Amino acid sequence: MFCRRTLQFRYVGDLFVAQTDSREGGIVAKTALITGVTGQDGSYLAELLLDKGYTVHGLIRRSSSFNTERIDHIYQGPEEPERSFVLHHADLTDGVALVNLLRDIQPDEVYNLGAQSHVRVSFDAPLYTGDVTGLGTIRLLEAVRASGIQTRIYQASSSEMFGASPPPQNEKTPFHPRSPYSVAKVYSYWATVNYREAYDMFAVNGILFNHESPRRGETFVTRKITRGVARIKAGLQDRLHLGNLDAVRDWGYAPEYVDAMWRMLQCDTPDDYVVATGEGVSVRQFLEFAFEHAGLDWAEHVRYDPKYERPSEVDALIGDASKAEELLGWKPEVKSRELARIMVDADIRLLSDQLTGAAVRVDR
Ligand code: NAP
Ligand code: G4F
Repeated sequence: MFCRRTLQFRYVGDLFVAQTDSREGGIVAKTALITGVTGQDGSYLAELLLDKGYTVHGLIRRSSSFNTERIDHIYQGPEEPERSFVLHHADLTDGVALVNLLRDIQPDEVYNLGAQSHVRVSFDAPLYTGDVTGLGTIRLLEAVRASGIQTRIYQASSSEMFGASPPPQNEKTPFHPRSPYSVAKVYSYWATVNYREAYDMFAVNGILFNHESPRRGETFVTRKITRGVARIKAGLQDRLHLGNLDAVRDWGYAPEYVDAMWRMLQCDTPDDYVVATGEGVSVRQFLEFAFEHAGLDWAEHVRYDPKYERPSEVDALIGDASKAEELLGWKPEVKSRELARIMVDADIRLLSDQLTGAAVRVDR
């Protein structure tokens, strides 16, 4: 219970924020750096931290087209006098840029969410995935050492690391990774533990099970399904091609999961936590939830395509998050049926906005 008990909260204006530094007997606003701020989780985490009164710095990579759609609604331009949200160009493959960034920002908390995060793609680009998703973490940890700053580090570890180990999986379950992505994540997991032990860093692993939202990338299976439902309903497509429908995942709601990340960094001592709903659902069941909600029959529209199979599959991930519940006071509300509804409704709304030419909001 120590995490919950030792957290102190106070109102600052309208915000209920954690008091973390009482050097002058008051609240000291905190500064965070998020890698992967343009991704699903990065965008929700940035919102959460801004709401708590943090100054948030985000690392974005250079892209030939705009890659900030998920954070455009919180963007603050350089002309704004006292910005609380600042973006910096850098890359997890560039260790020197990371050192410079950390030295300049001096963040109290670093959330390492940047990654090549697509499991199927990691079979096509294994070395790149190893470089970003694996070595990227140790570059960041070394950059913390090299810049000489004191900070707390969150590492985005994944339930994919459990791979072939049967469910339910918790913090004591052995890892058996089944893809270049999860091999890289296991490397990052142990790098984080090693830097904690070797250098006494406050570095933690959040072992998060699948979590989704209307901001989920369009090629992950839940979003591919809910986007497909919206397009089928609107008469824009008739078929949806998918791979293995038997895989079981423990799907939660991303906004709730970023709250667990933050809680981990507010504890007195660093530790690793599983974050999950505890409910396993197959891809086929998720299809049923999503199509049913739109009044459609999935069997009439879904076709099998072996292209979406993986060379080695993870059959079942179902998490046991009792440690996070007990020590962080974290408990998920949204389970997979409700999640499917949220995502289908959002994709129907988004498509309708696009078709009518209405302005599209990112938090659709
Ligand atoms: P996501 O939407 O794919 O976002 C990944 C982020 O990483 C994006 O901002 C991306 O930038 C950035 N990125 C990619 N390569 C980079 C590089 N070389 N240097 C710097 N940034 C780079 O992933 P997510 O779903 O938000 O997940 C966040 C983290 O949690 C990832 O590390 C993921 O592996 C891990 N995770 C996710 C889940 C889940 O179910 N969502 C579960 C467990 C763990 P661009 O926008 O420019 O592509
Ligand atoms: O949505 P997925 O691509 O997610 P996956 O592989 O579980 O990975 C996600 O969750 C991990 C946490 O456990 C994260 F670490 C990782 O970064 C990512 O966010 O696939 C889910 C399941 C798989 O079994 C896959 O084989 O759906 C199956 N599937 C069936 N047809 C498909 C498809 N997956 C995708 N992406 N596309 C399909 O057409």
